[in-house]
Amino acid sequence: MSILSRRQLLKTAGAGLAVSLLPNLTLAAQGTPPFSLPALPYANDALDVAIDARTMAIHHDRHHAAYVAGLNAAVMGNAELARRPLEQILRTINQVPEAIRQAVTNHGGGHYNHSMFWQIMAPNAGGNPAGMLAEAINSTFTNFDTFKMQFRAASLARFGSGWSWLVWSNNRLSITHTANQDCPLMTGQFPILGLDVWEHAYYLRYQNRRPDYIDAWWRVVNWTAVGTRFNQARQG
Ligand code: MN3
Repeated sequence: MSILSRRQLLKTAGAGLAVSLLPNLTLAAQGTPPFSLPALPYANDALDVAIDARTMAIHHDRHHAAYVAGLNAAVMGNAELARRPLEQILRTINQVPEAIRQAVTNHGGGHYNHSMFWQIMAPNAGGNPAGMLAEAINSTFTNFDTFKMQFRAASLARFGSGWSWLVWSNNRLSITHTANQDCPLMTGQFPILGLDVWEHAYYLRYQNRRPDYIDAWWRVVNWTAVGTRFNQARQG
């Protein structure tokens, strides 16, 4: 955008509004909204043993895309926020201006949670965790089967829309669940593994049968990626 047209825009927008529009005009001039939808790391039908292709397409291309658009809209006009990494924004969510805090919670949480979700799944995955993560799961939950049972219970305990999680905080693993798109980062916990239990994540194939979705989901969990997140958590 040329300086002239920018000046004209600012003049049209009015003095008070111009100040808050400035950072956004800069971003718009660069043609890049701060947050963007990551591509799925596999084909829509790659996880079909657990999640059908149509659900993947709608979930990623429409639901996740809407969170990205909503987050970009929410931080519009707040250059300081727009510059910050999403993880940092969520960790300090109470410092986000109150007027946009709920929007950033919903859409920022949605963007972060889904970006993680695609990464911690893979085709030809499933099986058991390995290495330090396996040791930590065994020492915390007795064994892998007991961990899965407790994670399943948390996934069913979440009434309505939300997520179940394996998190790291205070140097230990624990299982929790959150409502809507709330992210464990907002309460000082690092999400190692998360399962989307919104109906949009499973309804086409499973309808009301959330338990069946949870049980099938273990077949696509990418324990290598989960192990990487575990290492990040312990270092952070
Ligand atoms: Mn979802």
